[in-house]
Amino acid sequence: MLMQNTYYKYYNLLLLGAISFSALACSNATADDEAEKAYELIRINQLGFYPEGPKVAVIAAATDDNAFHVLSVDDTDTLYTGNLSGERTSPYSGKTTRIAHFSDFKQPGSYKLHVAGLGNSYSFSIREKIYEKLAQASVEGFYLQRMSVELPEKYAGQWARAAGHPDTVVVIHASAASEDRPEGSTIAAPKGWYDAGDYNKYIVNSGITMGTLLSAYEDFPAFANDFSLNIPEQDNDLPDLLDEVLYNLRWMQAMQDPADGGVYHKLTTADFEGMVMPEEATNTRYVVKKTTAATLDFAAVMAQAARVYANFDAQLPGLADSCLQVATSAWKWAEKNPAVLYDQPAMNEDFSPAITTGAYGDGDVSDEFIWAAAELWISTGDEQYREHIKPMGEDEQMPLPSWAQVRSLAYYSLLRHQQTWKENEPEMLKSMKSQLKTMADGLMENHQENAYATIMGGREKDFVWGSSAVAANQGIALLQAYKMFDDKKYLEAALSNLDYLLGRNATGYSFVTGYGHKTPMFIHHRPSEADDNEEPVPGLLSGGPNPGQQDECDYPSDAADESFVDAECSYASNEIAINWNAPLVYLAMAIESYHQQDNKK
Ligand code: 9MR
Ligand code: 9MR
Repeated sequence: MLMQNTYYKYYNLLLLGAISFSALACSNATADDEAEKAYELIRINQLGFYPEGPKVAVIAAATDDNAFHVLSVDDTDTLYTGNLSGERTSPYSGKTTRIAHFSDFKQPGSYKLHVAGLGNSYSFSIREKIYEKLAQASVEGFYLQRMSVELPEKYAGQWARAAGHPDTVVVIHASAASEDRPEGSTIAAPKGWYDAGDYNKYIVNSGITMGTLLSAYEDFPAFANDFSLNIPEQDNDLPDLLDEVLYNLRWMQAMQDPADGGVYHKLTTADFEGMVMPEEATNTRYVVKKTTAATLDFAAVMAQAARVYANFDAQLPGLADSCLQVATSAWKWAEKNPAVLYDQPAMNEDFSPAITTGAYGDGDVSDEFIWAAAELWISTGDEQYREHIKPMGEDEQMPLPSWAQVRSLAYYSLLRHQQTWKENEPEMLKSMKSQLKTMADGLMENHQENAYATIMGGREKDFVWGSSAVAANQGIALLQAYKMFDDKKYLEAALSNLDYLLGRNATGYSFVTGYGHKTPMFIHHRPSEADDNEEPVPGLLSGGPNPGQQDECDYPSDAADESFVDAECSYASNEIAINWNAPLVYLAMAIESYHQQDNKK
């Protein structure tokens, strides 16, 4: 009975083309075991494809048949038949795969892929604007991370919750004491987003997050101006994306000590809070030690924000000016304090209480200097910053951005604003363009031959803590190249990584909560664990495979590309974080924006 019912429900959901019924997908109870097996073994972007776009699926199992078929979702008609590629091997697990290419099948509708002897894939759609809702949800995920404010049902749906963490009384930690602000005195630093599954706020990680979101605005202003989100500010006359960004900008501004321009590294409890709702997490909050990395990331973000919000001076009088002013004073502090690094264990020897939350300790701030200088130079034109902008050396590779490595963010911004400086700096322009091309071409190398035919996974080092963000940031790098060189191969390669994130990978998960058939249900995320909902907060990107397995949870595999477990304990593979969601926002927005532009041509 139960089995039949479950199958019936499943089947109906498929017909509806509904997404997010992962709990069912995980259970083995279906009437048709063969069909069930294929859901797991045919790896496909679980949302679907554009009619004119590339379409690829991966068969992660041995097959006797060389053909695959596209069926209409109700199983009756075969609409397309193609041949599977020869076998590929994952260098990590040794498992073999075969690739199904069906880009020339363009008919809009809902389908599944069928392989004889294996069964059917999850259903997927072919239609315009296929990632529009994902793009919105990934920004609304930030809304759902807002602190110091109630999330009413109107915007948060079943994830509505009470306000937590007012952060109006935040204690100056001994490591952060100054003449005007002695140890134990207090400041207010409300608002901002929770960093991740924990309840703290970290300037360094906010840095790349904000830089990425502001860049999404700068690269796609037309799309972003029309982009409407279900957030409380939706009716004001600021683009919704910039409303969301502003919520964290206000917090960041409060993290600067106005007396000297230095910026506190983080706002945190001494230890991680329990797995409780925000309003129940009421331990003392501290601001901790001013650092060079935090101060420079702050300077970069504020300088970029100054030029973005300058277009909205009527709505936000004075904001752009104040951003520029705090960016400048932060830069001055960093010049005077060029090497104040965050070493948490060392700090804990000197000060109490000991702080044991996320460190975001970066031992090398040369890239932060370059990023801050670039953003300040672009926004002010002041030549004092120019000497700090170092293009990559001949034998260096442009590094993929991460919270600890922001050098390429400088180059992305400089190339975006090249019209303001290229006349005077032809050499720099030439070298930056060629470096970007080298980076993108390096990512592209052999990717068609990979086990999943994605850019992601081409290098073992792709699989680190937060590997989903590696995939998304590779996508951004390729999109920078597409913008610069107008070669479609870069756009398609970026799309292959969106396919990776949405299910074409060695785990079979779509890593975005609520978006796909098999999605993480047990993310390491306090509100998702503590509330009454079965489904986690939606629109959040799970960290993804991480062979480090630092959480020591029970993983199904040790292979790099399979080191993922959908379990609450797994903060090393299944947490969510703002610096992972931001490149997902960029990737989804960019791909939708290019797609909609193409349709207008
Ligand atoms: O919940 C914490 C998570 O946000 C961090 O990413 C992770 C690593 O710093 O730590 C988690 O907290 C765990 C702590 O480190 C060890 N004890 C169990 C905590 C909750 O799982
Ligand atoms: O994303 C961070 C990762 O690069 C580090 O290896 C890891 C351990 O230091 O910390 C990650 O960041 C966590 C932060 O320290 C606390 N909030 C949750 C973050 C995501 O797990």
